Amino acid sequence: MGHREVTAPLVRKVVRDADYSWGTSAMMNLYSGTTCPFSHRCRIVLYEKQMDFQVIDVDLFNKPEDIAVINPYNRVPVLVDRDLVLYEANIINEYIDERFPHPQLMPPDPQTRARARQLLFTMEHELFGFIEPIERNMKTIDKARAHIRDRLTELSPMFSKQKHMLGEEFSMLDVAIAPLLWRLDHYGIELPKEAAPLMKYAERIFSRQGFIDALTPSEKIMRR
Ligand SMILES: N[C@@H](CCC(=O)N[C@@H](CS)C(=O)NCC(=O)O)C(=O)O
Repeated sequence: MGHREVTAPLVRKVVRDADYSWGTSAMMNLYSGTTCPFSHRCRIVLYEKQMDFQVIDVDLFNKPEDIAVINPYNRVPVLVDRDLVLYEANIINEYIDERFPHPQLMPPDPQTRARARQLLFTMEHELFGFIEPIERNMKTIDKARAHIRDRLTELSPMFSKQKHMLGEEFSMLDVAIAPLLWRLDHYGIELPKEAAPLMKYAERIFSRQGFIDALTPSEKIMRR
């Protein structure tokens, strides 16, 4: 399927109180947690692409049993595109990027693309892997906050030289880190002054229309 025709009406439906009739719609359906940083990544990609899609809100505090039917790990996000069912945010996002190539979010050449995948892996291990203790208020919460703070501070000088994670262009790396940057206040993570270039970069991402459109009402109130 090509890029959306200018004249075709854009369908961006958000389904609250979902009736969970997956697989029947011709549109892509994203089962998305309203506060979930991983679902947030997929919503950003969908809104950046400006394609027709449906986001189905999943209340994580009252998770429907049906999620376990489509994802053996019983987690969101889950993407259903006719008979294709995908889970894991980065896998979902690469699929959307390949299916709707404009604007392309993964780098076009194999070497830079491989580097991007490697960085996505590092981001999971060094940053997003420390979110759970914070979300669940576990005993290791302070260590997790400090770890994320230090890794982000190390990244910061890069943004004095370049506009985005991979250079000048907005890419999948920016999509992947944005939900964490948006949640820093919410997670109680305070960055030092040296991280000013990173926060300037974050503001650039937050002002993108695709980013603004992708925010759920619960996410909008996460940032002061
Ligand atoms: N690695 C997964 C992480 C997904 C994840 O942890 N999702 C959380 C919400 S943010 C979830 O569904 N947890 C199950 C639950 O809360 O019951 C991905 O990238 O999609």
